[in-house]
Amino acid sequence: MKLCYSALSPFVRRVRITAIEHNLLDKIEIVDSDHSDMFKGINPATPLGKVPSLTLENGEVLFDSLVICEYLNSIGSGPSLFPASGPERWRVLTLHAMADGMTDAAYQRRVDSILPEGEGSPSWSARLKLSMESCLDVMEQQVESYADDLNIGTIAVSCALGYHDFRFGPEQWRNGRPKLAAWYERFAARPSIAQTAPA
Ligand SMILES: N[C@@H](CCC(=O)N[C@@H](CS)C(=O)NCC(=O)O)C(=O)O
Repeated sequence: MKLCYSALSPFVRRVRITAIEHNLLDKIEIVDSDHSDMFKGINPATPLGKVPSLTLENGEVLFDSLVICEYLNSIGSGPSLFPASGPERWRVLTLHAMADGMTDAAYQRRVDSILPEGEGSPSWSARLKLSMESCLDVMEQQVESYADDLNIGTIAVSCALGYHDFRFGPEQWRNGRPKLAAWYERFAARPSIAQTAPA
């Protein structure tokens, strides 16, 4: 299998964590994305031009990160990261959706900040920041329910927080969110999370 990859992508990171937890790293060949022109897209393997994508042995291309993670979960040998059915499945997928939306808002803010002079939108960036902060506040309220569970929802939360540290460190999301900060410190020490941290 070929994973089209970008070292700093928080979406690719979720796939890498899933691959590590399922002992699949040695079955995956890494293909670097093409960052020569951000306006052309960085991955020709998908119509969206984004990473990650996973090309299977039969040539079929899977995307986006959630689909790839569930595929790896279905063929791997680790404990399942996707509850099979019932209320727990919807809870975990909704947690994933919140963390994914927060990550997407952070990524769009980051892109806005590197656009050529005059092409960004400060008011839309402020809207994205509000959305990120609302997600952080909800995470602080519900983090006790995450416990020490490892699933696609808690993985996505940890990647969202890691990306926040990496791109928006000075905003100090830990301030006023002590429970989330304590949970993240424990969770981020897990080998699959520590090994894939953006540097
Ligand atoms: N929903 C997608 C989001 C993927 C995404 O936004 N990837 C970014 C990298 S962090 C990308 O490829 N950006 C390049 C572009 O949009 O041209 C997923 O979960 O895989």
